[in-house]
Amino acid sequence: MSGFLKKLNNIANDTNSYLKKIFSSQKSNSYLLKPMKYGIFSGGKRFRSAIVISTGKIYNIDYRTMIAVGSAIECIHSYSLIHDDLPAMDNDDFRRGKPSVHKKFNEFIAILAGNSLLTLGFEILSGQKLKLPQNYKNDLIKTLSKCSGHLGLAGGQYSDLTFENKNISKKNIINMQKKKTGELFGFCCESVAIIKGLKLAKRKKLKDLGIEIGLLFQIVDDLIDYKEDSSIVNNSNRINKKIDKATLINLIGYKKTLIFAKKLKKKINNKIKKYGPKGNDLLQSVDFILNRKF
Ligand code: GRG
Repeated sequence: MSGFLKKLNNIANDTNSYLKKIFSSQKSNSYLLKPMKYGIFSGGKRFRSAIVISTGKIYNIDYRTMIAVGSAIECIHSYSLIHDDLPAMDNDDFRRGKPSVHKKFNEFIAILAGNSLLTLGFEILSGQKLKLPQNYKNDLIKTLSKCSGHLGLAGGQYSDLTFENKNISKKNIINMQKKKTGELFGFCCESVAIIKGLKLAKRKKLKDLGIEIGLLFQIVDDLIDYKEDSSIVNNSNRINKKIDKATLINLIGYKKTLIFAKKLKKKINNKIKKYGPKGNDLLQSVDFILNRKF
């Protein structure tokens, strides 16, 4: 396993341990805990948590604090995947190689388990376990709310679904992907600025960097899906999975999209290099995005 994959694996284990403690500290039992756990402990990479940790390294932020913030973000990410898989949205029967939550349980359970993971993310940020000054916690909660709502994830998802089978410009596709996927990555980097109490200009730089990392992640996800689709001929479920979607690949083709991704990666790397050697882990994370096979 390469150095970065080992680091990613450790971060995933630490994030999962933190989340398991959060689940076991839930005072009363409920029927929704099972589908929530099924949705969140289903083998995700915890890459968003890794972005928080790598960005936190630039500013020497305490590791446990970063794992807590990463865990909150992973709750929101898992909620978005559960809802995205629903028949009313992308209608996917499988997620992370297993039946999606609405297939394993049913639709109303998937909706409620998703909602409960969304709110659990905020419970983590507001809870006693996170040792931060109250004003920093408030700022984290407010900022993550904005990233998750109509101007962020939910708004991006709305555009993604309404753009299907329409002629959408490159600019509008990029804006949609920056919201749908980029905003949460933006928060991964911005959370570090909040915890460090950085001034607005530096905070905005980190947020924008995160959004670009998220955009790159989404574009590469589309490239990976396209490759899978082109190589799997006999599985009708997978063929042209994103054919109806407004993606750069559908607009300008695979080759030009790959060139665009490589240029974007260079731009991101140049920004990270300005933080000096402490940015090395973040550089490795960005390398992983383009080289990943999962
Ligand atoms: C508000 C319902 C709702 C959705 C918001 C984020 C989103 C919009 C939908 C999720 C579906 C999707 C394909 C998002 C794009 C981001 C993406 C590439 C997700 C997969 O992320 P990974 O690869 O997943 O990090 P793991 O399984 O590793 O956690």
